[in-house]
Amino acid sequence: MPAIERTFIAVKPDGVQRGLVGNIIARFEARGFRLVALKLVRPGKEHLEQHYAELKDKPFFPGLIEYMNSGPIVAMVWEGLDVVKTGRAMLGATNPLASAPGTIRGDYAIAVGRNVAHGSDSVENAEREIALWFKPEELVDWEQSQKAWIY
Ligand code: RTP
Ligand code: MG
Repeated sequence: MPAIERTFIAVKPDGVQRGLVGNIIARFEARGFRLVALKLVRPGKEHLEQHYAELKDKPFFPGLIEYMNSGPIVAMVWEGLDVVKTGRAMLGATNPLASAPGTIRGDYAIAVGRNVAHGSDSVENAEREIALWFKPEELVDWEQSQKAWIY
């Protein structure tokens, strides 16, 4: 069996405020991925700075942290074949101007600073982000009954 991976997907504060949580979950469910963990959180500035630590020298960093700290976030872990890369494809390009229609950002966002959802950009970053956002006991092990029809 090829690479079964996990990725960290988050609905950002604008996505929650705009009622897009169900839609985003539905896309990952329908694609065939397995939901491993899910919670609604306001993790605070320090946690968000750790999450986006790689971007701390970017000029948009303070605004990004303020945006991410402006309301609750839905934090999720999804698992499946190549889910890191596929999750990014489902999100669309960072700047919604370049996001293809049919992607989450291409369907629901206009501005890069309000781009609705986050997805890990590598398997290594997924592992780091999952460990930052979830305790090990929050990751749920369950058998997907439709698995034989997905793989
Ligand atoms: P994310 O981490 O949130 O999934 O986004 P991404 O990988 O597509 O893009 P990344 O480079 O990691 O940037 C993180 C978030 O910062 C905001 N951003 N603003 N004003 C700007 O030029 C700018 N560039 C990036 C976006 O909200 C982006 O998703
Ligand atoms: Mg990123």
